[in-house]
This record gives sequence, C-alpha cells and structure tokens, in this order.
Amino acid sequence: MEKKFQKYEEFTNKWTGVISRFPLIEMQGVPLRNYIVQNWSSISAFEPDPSDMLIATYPKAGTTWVQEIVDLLQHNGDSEACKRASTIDRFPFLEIQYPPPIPSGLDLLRNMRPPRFIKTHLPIQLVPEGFWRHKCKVIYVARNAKDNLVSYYHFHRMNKAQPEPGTWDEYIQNFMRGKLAWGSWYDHVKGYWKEREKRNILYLFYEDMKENPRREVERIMHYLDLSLAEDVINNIVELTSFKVMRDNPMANYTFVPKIMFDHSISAFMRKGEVGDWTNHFTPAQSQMFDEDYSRQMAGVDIPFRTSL
Ligand code: PPS
Repeated sequence: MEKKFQKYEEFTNKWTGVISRFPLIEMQGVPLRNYIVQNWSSISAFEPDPSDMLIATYPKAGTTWVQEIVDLLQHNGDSEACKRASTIDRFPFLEIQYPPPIPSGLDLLRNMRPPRFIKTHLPIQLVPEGFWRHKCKVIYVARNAKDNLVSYYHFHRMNKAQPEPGTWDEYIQNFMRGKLAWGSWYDHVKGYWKEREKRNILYLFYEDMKENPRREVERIMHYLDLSLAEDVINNIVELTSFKVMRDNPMANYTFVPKIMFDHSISAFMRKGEVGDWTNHFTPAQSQMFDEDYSRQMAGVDIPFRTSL
C-alpha cells in the first residue's frame, strides 16, 4: 500500500466507535456540531498569519473544487505536487472537531507553516476576527439554493458524522428554516455578499465555474496575484474537471474510512451538475420553495442561476 494511504487505514481502526451522527447545538443562532460548540473558544481565537488564505462556503457549494484549483495554481499546475496529501490534509478545516483521537482542524493547522490554505463553512459573523485584521485573502463559493440543498441531502445520507437527513420533504423544510449544520444557506450567502467589496472577498458562483471553468480559474489566479502560462492554465482546467477529480484519490474523499463516508450510499463526487434539483423537487415543492426564497432573499440581488 502506498505510504500516503497508510494513515487512513489506521484511522479505520481508530475511528470505529468514535464516529456517530453527532448532534447539533445552536451557537449564536447557528446550529453546529456539538464538538465545534464545545471547542468554540479555541476556534474563534485562532490567529492566522497574514499570508494564510481562507476558502469559505456553505457546505456542498464547490469547496473541494476550488481547493484543487487553488493548490494547482500555487504549484504551477504540478499535479504530482498536488497529490502529496489528501485534500483534508492540504486544506485544514478550521472549525472541524471530533472526539479524540481524530485530529481537529486546529491540530492540523498547528503542524503547518504559513502560508496555509484553510477551509471553513462558518458564516461570516463567526469567522475568527484575525482573518479580517490581517486582511487575509478570502475566496467564497456560492451555489444556487436548490442544487446546494440536493447535494447536501445526499451528503447527509452518506456522512455518518452528520445528523440523519430525515425524509426528503423534512429535509427541504429544515434547509428553509436554517436548521441544518452551519445554519441558514440564505444568511450565509447574503452575509459574504454584503461584505465582499469592503473585505476584498473573491465571491464565486458554482454555476459560473461550470459554464466557463477557464474564465473562473483565471479569476482565481489573478486574485492570488499569480500569472501562469496559457498551457498551464488549460491543464489546470482539465485536472479540475469533474471527471478527473472524481478519479483523483487525493480529492475524491475515498480516503475517508467507510464508517464515516459511505460512498456506496452516495459518492462524495456525486454528479457535479447544475440543475440536478429538477430530478428531486416535485412541482409543488419547487413552487413552495420559490415563494419562501423570494421572502428570504428580498432586498438582495445575488445573481444565482438554477440552470445553464
Ligand atoms: S464539502 O463537503 O462541503 O466540502 O463539499 P463541496 O466540495 O463544497 O461540494 C461537493 C459538491 O461539489 C461537486 N464537485 C464538483 N462539481 C463540478 N466539478 C468539480 N470538479 C467538482 N468537484 C466537486 C461534488 O460533486 C458535489 O456536488 P454534487 O451535486 O453532490 O455532485
């Protein structure tokens, strides 16, 4: 077995009996996993280096995709360099906390030297203040609500650390009421949108990335103050296509033990499409969702697209 996988094989033994569908506790109105809330003081006190960068998303909006793009850009398109470790080791998940012996995001961060590329699902008001004080670069990725909901629903089914999703109908209700882990999608996307100019946040859309990945890769490259050759950029677009990432063991989350991520229920790299919601919502559910959406998104005009 290759060395880089050994660690996760060991995890299977260590994680048995540790992973369960952890309950959520509301913190400042945002439901979060119990272990995150219990360790909140250390998380919120995290002091980044000014060279650190944050990738912020509501869960299932395209985090892993942008992470891979950023890593390849930083390594001038060197795909082998980007296979040095799994995506969770390359991009520590700031707030994630498990019972021992599973390392937390903060444990991983302590063992890495800046500049670090850090993942978070925290809504903007809960991001540790040091990121703003140090003017760290922040990339935010947003995905239209219906596809985001569908992706999150299937993730709840396969991720045994998330609460049970319940029925599809119940899940839609919980999404609309902001009762899922990391809270309200509506507040999340609006929070970063309102602050994007003031805080120099690069605000991306999953749908734009699907429509024209090259344009979005270049946008990220410019934000990172990089300038790569044309053929390198083309190669990065290819390496970060859904099909290539789905088969990349360092990006597709198959390295997570099955007791936590059961890909036989639903793959982490599931479909990677815009508009899959049409295969899930009934016309009545869609209408009810749209009416509620208009109320929750009133007064802000974020250009989401539910089809291409
Ligand atoms: S997580 O757990 O919050 O970090 O998940 P996240 O990475 O944000 O979202 C997972 C969804 O993103 C899709 N994905 C991609 N789509 C298109 N192209 C590429 N390269 C890509 N990589 C990941 C992934 O398939 C999940 O969406 P669904 O709709 O479930 O397929």
